[in-house]
Amino acid sequence: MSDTTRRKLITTGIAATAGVAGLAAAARIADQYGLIPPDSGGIYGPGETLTYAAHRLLAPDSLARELPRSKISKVPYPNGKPPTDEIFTSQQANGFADWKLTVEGMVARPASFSIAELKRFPASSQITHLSCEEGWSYVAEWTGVPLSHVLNLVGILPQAKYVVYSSLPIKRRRYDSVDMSDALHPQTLISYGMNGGDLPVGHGGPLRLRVPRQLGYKSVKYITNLTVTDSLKGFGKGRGSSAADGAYAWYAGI
Ligand SMILES: Nc1nc2c(c(=O)[nH]1)N[C@H]1C(S)=C(S)[C@@H](COP(=O)(O)O)O[C@H]1N2
Ligand SMILES: [Mo]
Repeated sequence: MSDTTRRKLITTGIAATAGVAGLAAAARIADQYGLIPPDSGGIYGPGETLTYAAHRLLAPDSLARELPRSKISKVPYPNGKPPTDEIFTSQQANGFADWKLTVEGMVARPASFSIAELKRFPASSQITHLSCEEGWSYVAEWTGVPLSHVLNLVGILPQAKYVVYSSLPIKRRRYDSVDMSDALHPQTLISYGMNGGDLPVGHGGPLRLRVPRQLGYKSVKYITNLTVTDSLKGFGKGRGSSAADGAYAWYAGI
């Protein structure tokens, strides 16, 4: 049996079980394949599990759609105002020369990178949609270093399951996480550039994670920390994301 056929059978099995015996039973099957998202416990949990398991089994390496240059939005929409906190504005005044991205957790060689160091790594660009769960979206060209490049440099340990990323503690510190499929995906970028220039502070400059296979809230702005882990229990309320600690889904695949 081909790998794709096997995946289709597993997913069909999960979906059929969901129809006949309920989502909870489907979730038990997904669990056997290690496809339980960290927010599977709530009332929407079984549904979240079905979406996540189906995406990962049927289209594990799918690419977010890349668009032609003519589709770039004239006026990209920044959601929220740039931070006014001293901890941010003092760094901004200094051209973000002291901004550091720290990479730690289940890695062989923990490290810390300045923006200048990140810019020296092989760069990748993509023209993709950023879609907010609230309905609006815009298209931009994003430039950065693939997260996979940095993870390969620091050496992820075999038991790693997630990469957690978080913003500078500006008012409410925001964190989120992706599984290794999205972390190592070629389109997942540590992004420092937008539309040919530096990433504007309104859009997360100097650094944001760009996760084009998921909704906008997974693309956390102002990132300073990456933590490789095998469990999301120790972060926030344990659902893998400040959005999921609220009312949103941890997995926001599109
Ligand atoms: N640090 C931080 N990151 C964030 C947010 C935020 O408020 N703070 N908002 C998120 C949400 S809900 C969306 S839709 C996108 C919006 O990106 P934009 O400002 O480039 O439009 O950023 C995400 N990343
Ligand atoms: Mo959003």
